[in-house]
Amino acid sequence: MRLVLFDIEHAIGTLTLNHPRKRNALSNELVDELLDGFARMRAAEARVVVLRAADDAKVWSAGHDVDELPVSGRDPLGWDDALRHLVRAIEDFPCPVIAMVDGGVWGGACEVVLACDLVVAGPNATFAVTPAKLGVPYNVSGMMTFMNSANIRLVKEMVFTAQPVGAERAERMGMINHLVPAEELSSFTYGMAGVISKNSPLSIRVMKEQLRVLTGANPMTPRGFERIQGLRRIVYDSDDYREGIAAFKEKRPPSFSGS
Ligand code: LCV
Repeated sequence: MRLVLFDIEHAIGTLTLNHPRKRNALSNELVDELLDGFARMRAAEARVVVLRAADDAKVWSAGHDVDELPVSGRDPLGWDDALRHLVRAIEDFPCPVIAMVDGGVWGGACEVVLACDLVVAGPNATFAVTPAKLGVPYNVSGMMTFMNSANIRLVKEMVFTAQPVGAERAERMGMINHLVPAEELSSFTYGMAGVISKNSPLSIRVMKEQLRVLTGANPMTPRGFERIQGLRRIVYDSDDYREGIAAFKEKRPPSFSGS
């Protein structure tokens, strides 16, 4: 069974997450199929790509596949992690990627959605940033994605509470582009995709890359980067990280000691 469905029509591509049994968790296997899908879209000269889950999905994506997170004192979200590859593929894709979202978006899937260029959500969409629930040290690029997508007050609330934020508040706070009724979600999203697909793909491609370079142009000294990496190592070497992962796998609430 394909974990990602591929479709393209009139230069508008669609990649559909299709692993309901695991709530579209971003496993290495599913991400590999997404990366393949983006490569096929690039070859097919798609002008817009819609990233979505199946119509009946209650969960858009449960985020990183927790079963694939290392607990042996290794960075769980390093450069070569599947989630990192996926976020960069979206950011580097030469045309706009629209996240069409309804249902729950969890953890790293929140970063994936917010790394998309546009987000159109239905009323049942929720967004939860969950590292604190698992004891995970989120990575630098991911935190930049969140900071570039939402007011710092909202970012802090989301990362500290790990609680879902609803679509209505997400739109009100400017974290998503549009909140539309469920029955209009597809027509609205593909209507916007149609408008974009008729504009100059070259101009759009250049402006997307300009915006990527400019939003990433936050000076950080090597000392600052090393400081952050040292802090992250304290977390992924911690008992709390091991407890967060164990609790998830044992389907019980975690009991963090703070060490
Ligand atoms: C592996 C899963 C997952 C999953 N991985 O269905 O952002 S960070 O730093 O935290 C980053 C590291 C990250 O993204 O971590 C993952 C964060 N995700 C979450 O915390 C969400 C975890 N999942 C859930 O809370 C529930 O599964 C939701 C609310 C998404 C759906 O609940 P529902 O009752 O509909 P189940 O929980 O029964 O899940 C169905 C199957 O999918 C597996 C889960 O273990 C179960 O498998 P089994 O049937 O084999 O027990 N599953 C769900 N999420 N992220 N596996």
